[in-house]
Amino acid sequence: MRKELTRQQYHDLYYYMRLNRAVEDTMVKLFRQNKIVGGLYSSLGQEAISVGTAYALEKKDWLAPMIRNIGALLVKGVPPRDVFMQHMAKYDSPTKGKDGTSHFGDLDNLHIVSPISMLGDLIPVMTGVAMAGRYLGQKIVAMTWIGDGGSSTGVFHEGLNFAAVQKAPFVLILENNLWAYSTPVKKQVPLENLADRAKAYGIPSYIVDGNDVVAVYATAKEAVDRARAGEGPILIEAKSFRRMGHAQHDPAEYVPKEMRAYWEARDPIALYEKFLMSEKLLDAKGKKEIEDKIDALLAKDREFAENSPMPPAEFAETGVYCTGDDCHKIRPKWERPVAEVTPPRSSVAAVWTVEGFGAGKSSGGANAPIHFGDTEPAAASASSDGNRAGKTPAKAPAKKPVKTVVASGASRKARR
Ligand SMILES: Cc1ncc(C[n+]2csc(CCOP(=O)(O)OP(=O)(O)O)c2C)c(N)n1
Ligand SMILES: [Mg+2]
Repeated sequence: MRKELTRQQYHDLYYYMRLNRAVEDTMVKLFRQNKIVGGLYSSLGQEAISVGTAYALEKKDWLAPMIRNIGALLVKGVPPRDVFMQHMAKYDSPTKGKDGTSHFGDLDNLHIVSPISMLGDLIPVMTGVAMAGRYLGQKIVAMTWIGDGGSSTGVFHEGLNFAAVQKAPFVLILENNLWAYSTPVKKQVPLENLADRAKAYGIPSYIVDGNDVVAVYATAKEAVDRARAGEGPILIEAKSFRRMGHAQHDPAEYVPKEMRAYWEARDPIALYEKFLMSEKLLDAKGKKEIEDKIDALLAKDREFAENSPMPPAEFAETGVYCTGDDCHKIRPKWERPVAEVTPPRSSVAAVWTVEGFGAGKSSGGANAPIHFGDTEPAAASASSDGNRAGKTPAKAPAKKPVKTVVASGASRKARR
C-alpha cells in the first residue's frame, strides 16, 4: 500500500469496505431468518476489488455489477435499504419485488446497468454504453466485472474483441478468486495470469493484488483515466480468493484448508486497517465513529426493509412484459428515411409489401411495423419494380398462402 491519497479518500475506502461487509453480514442474518427470497452470494474477502475499482469512477460514469459487487453499488450511491429490499423481494425495492437478487439498475441517476445472469454478457452491453457515451461526447467510462470462470465464456472474447476494435472507453475488472463454483482456476484456464487474455485483443492490462484496496484503487484510477483519454479498453486482473462457497447453499468443502488459511490471513479490511493505523490515518476513536455510523445506518435501513410490504398479488401479472410507455422512457427510433431502409437498385423484385413499412412512425405514434410479420403481407402482385417505398397496396386476404416470399418472417406467417 502506498501513501498518496487524501485523508478523505483513505477514509472513504475504509468506510465502503466496512459497509460492504456489514451489509452482507446483515443479509446472512436475514437469510437465516428465511427473509431472503433468492440466492445469496458473498464477496467476503473481495471487498477491496468492488470498492477500489468503483471508487475510481466519476459520478457521470457507468457501471454494471456482478453478483459479488455490492460494494460497487454502495460506492455508486445505492442505499443499503435497496439492497436489502431487493433480496427480500419487497414492494419498495427497485424492482418492486419482481426479482429476489441483484438484478436492478438505475439508468436515470446513478448510471447503473442491471446485471444479466449470463456470465460475460455485460461486456458487450457495457461496451455499447461506452460507445454511446462517446457518440454523445460525454467523456464517460463504462466498467463491469467478470470472474475467472466467466472469462472463459465466448461472449467475454467476442465482447472484449469488439471493445478493443472500437476503442471503447471501457474498463473490465477480472476478479480472479481462484474458483468458479467448485472448479479451481487451474482446471479451466491454462494461464498463470488471466490478464494475458488482453494480449489476444491488443489491449493493455494490469495485474493487481485484489486484497490491497489502495493498489486496486490506484490501478483502476489509472485505467479509467487512460480509457477516458481515448486509449481504448483496459483489462485489470485482480487476484484474490472466494472465502465463502459459491452461494449460501455451498459449504465449499472442496477448498483446501491451507489455501483458505493463507487468504484468511490476508483479509483486505484487516490489512487496510493496519495500514491506516500505522500511517496515523485512523485511530481507535475514528474507527469507532465509522462503526457507529454504519451500525446506525444499517439498523435504520434493515427496519425500513423489514417493514416494507410484499407486492400485492395483483401485481404479479403486471410489469412482466414491456408495455411501451409505462415500461420505459427510452424511445427507440424506428423512423428512418424510406430511402435508407429500401435497397434502391436491388436485382430482386419485392413480391409483397407491408403497409406502413418505412412510412416513418415510431412505436409511440402510428402503426409502422417493427419487423416483417407484424402486419399482414399485402398482395403479392402489388409491387414489381423492386422498390416497396411509399406503396400501400391492398392487403392480401388474411390466410391466403403466398407462394413466392423474400422475408422469412413473412414466410412463416403466410404458411400458418
Ligand atoms: C454463461 C453462463 N454459464 C454458466 C452460468 C452459471 N454460473 C453462474 S455463476 C458461475 C460460476 C462463476 O464463476 P466465476 O466467473 O469465477 O465467478 P465467481 O462466482 O467466482 O465470482 C456459473 C457457472 C451462468 N450464469 N452463465
Ligand atoms: Mg471465480
